[in-house]
Amino acid sequence: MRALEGRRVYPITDRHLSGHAHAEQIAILSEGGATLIQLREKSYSPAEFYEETEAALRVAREIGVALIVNDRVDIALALNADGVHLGQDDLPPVAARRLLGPSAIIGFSTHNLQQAQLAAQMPVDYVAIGPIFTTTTKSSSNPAVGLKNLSLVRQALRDMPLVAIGGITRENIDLVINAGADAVAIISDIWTSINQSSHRIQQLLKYS
Ligand code: TZP
Ligand code: MG
Repeated sequence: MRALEGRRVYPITDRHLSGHAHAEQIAILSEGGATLIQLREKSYSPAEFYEETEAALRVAREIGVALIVNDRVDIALALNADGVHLGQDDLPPVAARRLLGPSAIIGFSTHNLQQAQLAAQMPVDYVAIGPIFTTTTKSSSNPAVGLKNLSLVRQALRDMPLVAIGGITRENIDLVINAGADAVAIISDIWTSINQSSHRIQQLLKYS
């Protein structure tokens, strides 16, 4: 399990919910104990995305946490980030692997068993599945996967590292881990009370 290395909690940055620059969010998350963080940004221009990721990576390197860039293989490559997280409509994982090389962490989002099985045949380090529960953080037409389907995905993927995402909180993290997720990726449960964010990570790490 090279990509996750036993990490159970995989927080994702959100500039709108947190009200902080990505670099600051990384400091907050790592203070709570996170060691693998995804930088997710949906509204920057390429130039802004590049600049903010550069600043975020500087902080991540200083602190010693791994930083995965959402969507942008070009920016991950240009800045030598630890990896990328791709969705169904992004550059395919095989192309990202060609560009980033064997040591980059590549994660791929899936929304059902069939997509997850296909993903497991690709050159990825982890497969993400979601939304597990309904969530307002991402508008999408994909129905909630649910815990039962999550366990079916777990069984089908054997030892492929599996990240669950969507609607996961400190109240349900245990159920999600028990259903077979190796790790959980979380946005709103961390950022909704910004003054509590480091503490939230600590709590999540404790529950997981
Ligand atoms: N992909 C599937 S659900 C989701 C993403 C990015 C949003 C997760 O956010 P939250 O607030 O943890 O439900
Ligand atoms: Mg994407």
